[in-house]
Amino acid sequence: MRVAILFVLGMSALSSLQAQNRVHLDQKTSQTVNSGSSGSSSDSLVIRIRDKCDPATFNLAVGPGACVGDGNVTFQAFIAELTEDKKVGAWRFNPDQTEAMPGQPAVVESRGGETHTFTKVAQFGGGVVLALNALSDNPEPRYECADPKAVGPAPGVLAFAPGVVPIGAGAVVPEPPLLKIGKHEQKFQCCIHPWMRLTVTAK
Ligand SMILES: [Cu+2]
Repeated sequence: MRVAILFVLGMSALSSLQAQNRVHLDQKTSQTVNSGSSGSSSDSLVIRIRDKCDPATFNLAVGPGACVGDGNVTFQAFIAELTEDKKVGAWRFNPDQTEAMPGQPAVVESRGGETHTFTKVAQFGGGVVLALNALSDNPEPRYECADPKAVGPAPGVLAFAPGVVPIGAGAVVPEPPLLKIGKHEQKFQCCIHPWMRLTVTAK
């Protein structure tokens, strides 16, 4: 029960954090659409962010605007699956494993209804929402995701580390190449839902 209360408190604060970023993201998205029309990104690696949040129950539990779209997984079902499996299958990066040419450009498209991040990490670990970290068995927040010295937006929610970019529903975000030249593997994760992961290996 305590976890659930903290979760709702924390997620409400996260929701306001998302609202603050929305204008910025909208600008970014429209820029991307414009540059995409030139046809220069045809060989980009495309990573899709997916979730199936049900707006009615998520917005009630997490906060207004936390979920948009037409997903059908209720907040209660989300918590139940997370508690049982340590992850929620519909909340994922697609693909979750892929090969890339070192230096190959990439683009991340959000097809989900919630806000996510696509963050490069040395190892997988926890994100900024302590309740989601606990339920997914990722107790230790990654330094690439969270800045524990900064004041978080609410009890139970850490501040994002510098450089973490929240990606709103429907956003299309160009990324630097996922693999640097000479690198054989790179990991990425969501800093909100820490079971959302991608491992990229060199082609
Ligand atoms: Cu996420």
